[in-house]
Amino acid sequence: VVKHWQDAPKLDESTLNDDLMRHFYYTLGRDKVGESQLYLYHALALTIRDRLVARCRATNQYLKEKKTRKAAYLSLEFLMGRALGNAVLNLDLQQGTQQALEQYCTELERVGEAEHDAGLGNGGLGRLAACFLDSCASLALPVVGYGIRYEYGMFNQMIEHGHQVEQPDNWLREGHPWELSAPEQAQRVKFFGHVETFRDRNGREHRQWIDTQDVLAVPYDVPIPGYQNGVVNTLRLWKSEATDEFDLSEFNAGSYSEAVARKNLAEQITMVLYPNDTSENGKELRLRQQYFLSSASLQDVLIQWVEQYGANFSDFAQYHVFQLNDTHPSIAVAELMRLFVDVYEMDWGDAWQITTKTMAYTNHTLLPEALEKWSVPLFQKLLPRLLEIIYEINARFLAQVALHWPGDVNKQRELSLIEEGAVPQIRMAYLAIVGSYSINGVAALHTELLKSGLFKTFYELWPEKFNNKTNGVTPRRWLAHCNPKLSALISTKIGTQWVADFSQIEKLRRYYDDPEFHKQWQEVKRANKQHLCAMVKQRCGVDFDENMMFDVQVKRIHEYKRQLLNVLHVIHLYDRILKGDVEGMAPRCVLIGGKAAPGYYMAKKIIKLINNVADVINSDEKAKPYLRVAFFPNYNVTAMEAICPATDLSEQISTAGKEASGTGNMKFMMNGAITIGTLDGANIEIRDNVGADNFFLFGAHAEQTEAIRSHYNPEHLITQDPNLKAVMNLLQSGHFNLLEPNIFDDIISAIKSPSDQWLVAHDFASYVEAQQKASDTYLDSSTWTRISILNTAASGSFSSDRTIQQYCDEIWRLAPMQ
Ligand code: DL6
Repeated sequence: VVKHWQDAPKLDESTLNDDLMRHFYYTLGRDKVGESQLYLYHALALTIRDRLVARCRATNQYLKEKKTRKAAYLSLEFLMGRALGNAVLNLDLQQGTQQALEQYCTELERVGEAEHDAGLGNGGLGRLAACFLDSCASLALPVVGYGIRYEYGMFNQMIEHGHQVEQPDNWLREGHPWELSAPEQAQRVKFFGHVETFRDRNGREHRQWIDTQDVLAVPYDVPIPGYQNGVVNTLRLWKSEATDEFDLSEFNAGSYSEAVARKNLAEQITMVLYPNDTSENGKELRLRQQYFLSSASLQDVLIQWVEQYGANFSDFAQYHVFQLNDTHPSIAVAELMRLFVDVYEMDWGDAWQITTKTMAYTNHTLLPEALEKWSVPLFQKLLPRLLEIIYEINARFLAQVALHWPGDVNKQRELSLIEEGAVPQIRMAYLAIVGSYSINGVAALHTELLKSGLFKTFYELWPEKFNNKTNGVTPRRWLAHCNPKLSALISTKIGTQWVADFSQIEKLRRYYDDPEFHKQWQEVKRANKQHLCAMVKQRCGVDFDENMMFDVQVKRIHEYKRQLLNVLHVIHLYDRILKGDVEGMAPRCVLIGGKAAPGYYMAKKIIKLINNVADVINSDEKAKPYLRVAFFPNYNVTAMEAICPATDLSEQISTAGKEASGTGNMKFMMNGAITIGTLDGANIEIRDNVGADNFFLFGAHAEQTEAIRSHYNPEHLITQDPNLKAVMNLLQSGHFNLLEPNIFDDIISAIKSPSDQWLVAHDFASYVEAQQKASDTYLDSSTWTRISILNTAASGSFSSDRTIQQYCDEIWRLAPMQ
């Protein structure tokens, strides 16, 4: 057992062989390798896990012995993807693993294919949480992730006749070898019931939440290895289970089956991830998930505190911070108050002091439909004591508002945690803001827009709480692991230190004009493109050609992300081909992928349009030399690991002011793709870092969009722009839906509507122009390669290590474990 990581030796690789055999033969009871690599994967995962467990124990031991400040990252989503390759890399066991697998005539990449993605998230927010865990462990920071162990993760997307069809993601079916359950550390979480006042022996009045229906939260711990530093942190995922108690009255009334059925209700809480990324559907079960996660996690932290230091919380805030990943866990503010006041019998004032020094909130979106609100009657029914606490927080907060803006009742109405209306609503973002000492956006522009727009009045009240933390992605998964060829090439030039210290990637600039290096860079890209070609052929049935430009947009399908603008450009290129206007057109393969929220009508229509356009173009021989189009089904973390190393042109084309940050943009940049994008989210910082000449910019700026919307006339734009007119004519003629009349009418109307807030028609012309620049540049391969190298070299600050270091320095104030 490793005692301390600072003297953690490199793990002994010679024992991997025997351990793999032992797990394969004894733990799993297998003696021959079947067709599938599944059992080998499990045996290898257990072999690796053994090593993680030893280090995880050492990390926990350290934290137990030392009274150090810790952070807990509370998130309803952790989009982890696969664990094996990452663990092997971070433990530096690549060579030994390959050798151990030789006895089974296979290799790591093949065996790794058997692992299901842990798809416990929707998109950006969940994947960010996963990158953060990797960075925290790699920086040796004492941070625990708390999340939900969904039985079903993000749905699997099938494409049938061009339509998205959702299928459940039963990712645990074949087992999840990485987790370790700890049933003895289960927590009880209360629901329903009612609240009564009682007097204690000293005559003090207390509120008591009684007759509740309790659910057990059982922890499953997933090890999070740091990069070659011996640290293994923990991601604790909660599973809901029924308590062993039955409602006796129900039993006695002969309702045995009902009593048992009620148990299923408890298990339902962690059954499925809600697949909406930018809107809340207001479902009771979702609120239950949020409270379940928040309550279980806070209880877990408080119990450990009491075990170590007793029930005195006076310096608790010095040692703990809870980072709320969006408003989803913001009920934690009220829950921590409940635990302090009701369970640990603290004064309200003391409890509030501590709570507001331990909570920190990250906002991930400006879209109004994503701002969570919960109806007061629902709260009253499900969490009656929490509602009381929120009312109390609100009353005290509004008194503060009244002091700040004397006599201004409107300010109180505007900032109240309770929105008035036929059915009053609780504004969860406001609860998070009032209860937190730090509020951050996820890119510079996003934070500015929070301060000047969405949270303007809060910013006036508490400017010191607001700060920016531009997102980042882990260079381990998103370069070292997913692009081994490029990583090896980079390391031949600048050594291997960049994996742990990504600021060093900047040294690559020295080679941006080196012809030999250009050749090697191009060879790597070509090999990665060949690999993706095979995948596209297999999944989409489309022939991509590695000699063509790979133009890629993969992300959730949303109107604001404007996959529609991309399709319009594709149609424009096709129109040019039909007209024989192909001079200066770089041959390109356009790949689009992403999931639509199942209830999002327009997003699903856009998927159908992409597929129909692809079918028409791919079956037209005239188009073949210039243009191929594919929709990549079931886009997920693992797919991105193959896609981003092969991409030439990265599409980041959201309407300015709508994408909080974006993180796909960073993954592409690291892997040498050049961005075509708007001045939105982190695109702005990407462009600043790489230089305006090395970025294809287009579109309205955020500060222009309101003025544009106020006199928006897309029909006029269409008549004025022959390119757009031709595109709209092709669309309206039914060319892409000959056997399915009118199916794209809603899309056509949306583009032409003066209330199209995504400004598709407005940005079309400048998008086409920027695309032409991209095309011209691609045809000049040495210029393209130079810019590609410069992009990778300038991506240093988009490492999540940089982001986490800033969270650590400016919000969490943690010391690295040593
Ligand atoms: O901060 C991570 C990620 C950003 O990069 C994206 O720009 C943003 O859209 C995304 N937000 C979500 C949904 N948010 N909510 N609530 O995933 O966060």
